[in-house]
Amino acid sequence: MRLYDYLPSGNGYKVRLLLTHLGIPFERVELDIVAGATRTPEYLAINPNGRIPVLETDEGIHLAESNAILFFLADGTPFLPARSLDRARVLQWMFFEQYNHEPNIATSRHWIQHLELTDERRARLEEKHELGHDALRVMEAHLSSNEFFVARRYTIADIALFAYTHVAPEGGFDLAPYPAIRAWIERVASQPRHIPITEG
Ligand SMILES: N[C@@H](CCC(=O)N[C@@H](CS)C(=O)NCC(=O)O)C(=O)O
Repeated sequence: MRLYDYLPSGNGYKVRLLLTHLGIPFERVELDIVAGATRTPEYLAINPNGRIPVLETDEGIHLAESNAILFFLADGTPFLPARSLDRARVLQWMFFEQYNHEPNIATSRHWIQHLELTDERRARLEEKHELGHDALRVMEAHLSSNEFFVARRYTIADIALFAYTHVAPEGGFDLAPYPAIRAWIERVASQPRHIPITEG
């Protein structure tokens, strides 16, 4: 398998982490998204949406969207439960990640770490921080009485949410007020074959 990726990306990291948990060997193709490497005609032929991650299967099929890739790879493994309500709950948290969490927490981190903080971005950052904290509060409430997000075990719902939560401080989010999230981060990081986001 081949993964079109960008090392600092949490969306790419989700896939790297699951592939590593599953022991599936893969080749990583690093694309510099800040330099526009995902917007070339060649790459747009692979993903018309111009973004990483994209998984290329051994049959040459391309699959985009990090959480769709997680769902595809995890099917039939312990990382995606078999019971339909549990599978729906996994999707529930992965949609939450894409709608309420990632656009605020990941974007704040990307702007602070990789882009120039223009006045416009600085103003929008305030709103992203408010909305990002709303998402963190939802997670904190759930994790206060649950060790993991779904089915009392580590699943792709945890992988999807871990990716940008554990690096949220790089986006200006203080995790001190979220003890249940911090304990969950430790639990996720202690899973067998865990790799850090910096590992390609
Ligand atoms: N919803 C997508 C988001 C993918 C995404 O935003 N990728 C960013 C990096 S994290 C990207 O490739 N940006 C390059 C660009 O927009 O040109 C997913 O979960 O895979």
